[in-house]
Amino acid sequence: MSSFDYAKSVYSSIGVDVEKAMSRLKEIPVSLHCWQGDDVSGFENSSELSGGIAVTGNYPGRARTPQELRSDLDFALSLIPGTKRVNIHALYAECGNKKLDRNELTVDCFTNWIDWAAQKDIALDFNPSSFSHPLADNGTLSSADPAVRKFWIEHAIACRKIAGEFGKRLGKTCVTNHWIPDGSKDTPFDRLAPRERLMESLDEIFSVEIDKKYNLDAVECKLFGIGAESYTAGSHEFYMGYAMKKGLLLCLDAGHFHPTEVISDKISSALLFLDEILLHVSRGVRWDSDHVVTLSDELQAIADEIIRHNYDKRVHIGLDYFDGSINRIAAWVIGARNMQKALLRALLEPAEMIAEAEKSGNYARRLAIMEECRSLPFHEIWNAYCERCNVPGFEWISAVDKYEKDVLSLRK
Ligand code: RNT
Ligand code: ZN
Repeated sequence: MSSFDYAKSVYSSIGVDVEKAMSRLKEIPVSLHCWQGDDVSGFENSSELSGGIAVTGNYPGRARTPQELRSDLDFALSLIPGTKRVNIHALYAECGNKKLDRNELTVDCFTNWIDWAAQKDIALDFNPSSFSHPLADNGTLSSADPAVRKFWIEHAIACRKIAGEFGKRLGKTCVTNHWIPDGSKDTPFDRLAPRERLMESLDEIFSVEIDKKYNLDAVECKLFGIGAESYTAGSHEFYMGYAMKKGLLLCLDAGHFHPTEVISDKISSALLFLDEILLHVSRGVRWDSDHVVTLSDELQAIADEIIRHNYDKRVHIGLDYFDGSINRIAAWVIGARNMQKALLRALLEPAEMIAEAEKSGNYARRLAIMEECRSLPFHEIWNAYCERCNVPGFEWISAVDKYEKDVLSLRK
């Protein structure tokens, strides 16, 4: 008996169909964030990263051009099993010789991305970039300056139109996430006015009709950022309310809440009131530090929620972290594989058994089964899954070492 067959029989003895789990996993897309590949730099070659987010580290080999970023992504994608999407930001526009500001962007600046995605048959997701720009230093959509607001409203509308084209041309619905850094370092006197202005700006942005077949919009809240410790205009209550009112997606970023607050517990509440949500799967360490996603209890809890309640079509999974202190391709692969491992573990849970124990009030049994599940032969199933998806198992690590030697180390 092969070790896979043995593992399969162990799962089957507790009522879990391994084949079914694997085929369901294959259908759950994970969106890979392009910005891990170049420390959120983009291709505008101008301003520094701003907006209260920070990449630390200066590991050699950062992608410096669109070509390098896409070929690094190609390589990373080849090491990640299952269905992948790629998430890009407006600052990854390629406008050729034209110098277009963010409010002037059109789909023509993204044809290289579209062609690349089409060739790989993957979907693109999108984000307006309302940071790292001279007009983003003092608020964007909530700014007290009408000219600044107008600029960022135009940018967001331009992005929604571009995203609609992604969806149409690729035949796969794009998810566009709207996050702005607006906030205040110290205690503001007026917490209301910026929120009123933000709401008006958003109303204008979403008054433009884009077919939902092609683009879905999400709004992302945040508790605090660097330099915005005391107040953010786009708080959780603000966007939860706004998303519900407008029928938008709410984006829950794992690093955007109080350090003891977890997004796994928010999913079932949010989905009682919203059709769909977006996740930014990240790992905060003491703060919203965007560390590489590990196979933590919280990651598992997120995956468990998605699987236990059959939310796979209603929860869009995106990764969001940036670590410039280690090999950036490994960072992508570790996080994406962990997301999929967590989903697979959730799919291999003896759900009926646990639900039964809970229903009968036998909480010791519920806890015991959950704990025993941690040491089931998961590894064999994961390996078989990778093999079926034509991606390496443990050996992916050496493949990255080789790529570092052959490709990344030549970038000086
Ligand atoms: C920032 C938000 C936002 C960004 C990306 C680059 O705190 O998490 O999602 O990380 O859009
Ligand atoms: Zn995020």
